Amino acid sequence: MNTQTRLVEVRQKVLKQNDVVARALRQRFNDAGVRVISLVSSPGSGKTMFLERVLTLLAKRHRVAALVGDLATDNDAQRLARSGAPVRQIVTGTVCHLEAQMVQDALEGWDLDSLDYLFIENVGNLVCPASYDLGEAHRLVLFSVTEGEDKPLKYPTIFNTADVAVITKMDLAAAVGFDRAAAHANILAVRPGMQIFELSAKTGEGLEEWLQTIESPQPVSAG
Ligand SMILES: Nc1nc2c(ncn2[C@@H]2O[C@H](COP(=O)(O)OP(=O)(O)OP(=O)(O)O)[C@@H](O)[C@H]2O)c(=O)[nH]1
Ligand SMILES: [Mg+2]
Repeated sequence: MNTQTRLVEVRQKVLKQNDVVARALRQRFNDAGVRVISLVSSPGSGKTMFLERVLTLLAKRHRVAALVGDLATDNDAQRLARSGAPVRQIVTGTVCHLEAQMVQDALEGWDLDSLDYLFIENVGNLVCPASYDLGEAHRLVLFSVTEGEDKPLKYPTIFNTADVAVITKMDLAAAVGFDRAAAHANILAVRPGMQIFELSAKTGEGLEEWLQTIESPQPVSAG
């Protein structure tokens, strides 16, 4: 057996183990009636700023909480905690994505029955998080107007493993000459029919529209 074969086998084992934990988590979330929404994007696309606004708005009418993953620092957890919602940071060290086991460990001691929504901000990375199911019901891929309209074509897997695309920092669209038609076409080229939202966490534009969709009754996730 060569090194390449061994690496592939170890990777498959890790992913399989992750799927087992993710399936159990999804069942727990469904049983507790908590809606779990995860966010993936490249570093700095605006996941935390978006969540700061969302947690603050949703906390007025629902019980909300968040987990946030980063290689180092608890900066994002501190920012999100300002909303008043319970927040925990997952520090991954050298790992470029969250895994289901990390989510399970971070939930230790939390009463899921007391929550309506749980948000999970993944490590900023357009590659690694794509392969890891976290047991979430809904995965958002964020993509800011400053990143280049071709990102969906270059990182198709992350778009294919998400349910909805959110174009962020729309307040900067004109300043950076954002080509909206090209961005939409590229998202739809890799994921035909994908729902796309456009918003700005800075101005609040587009946020209510997105919130309305997640607050509408949803079918229970099949897992
Ligand atoms: N103009 C503008 N800036 C934004 C918006 N959203 C986020 N930013 C800025 O973009 C930078 C990165 O935002 P974050 O929310 O930290 O991004 P992130 O995706 O959480 O970053 P990582 O966790 O490091 O991957 C910050 O300087 C934000 O102030 C927006 O809607 N408009
Ligand atoms: Mg962040």
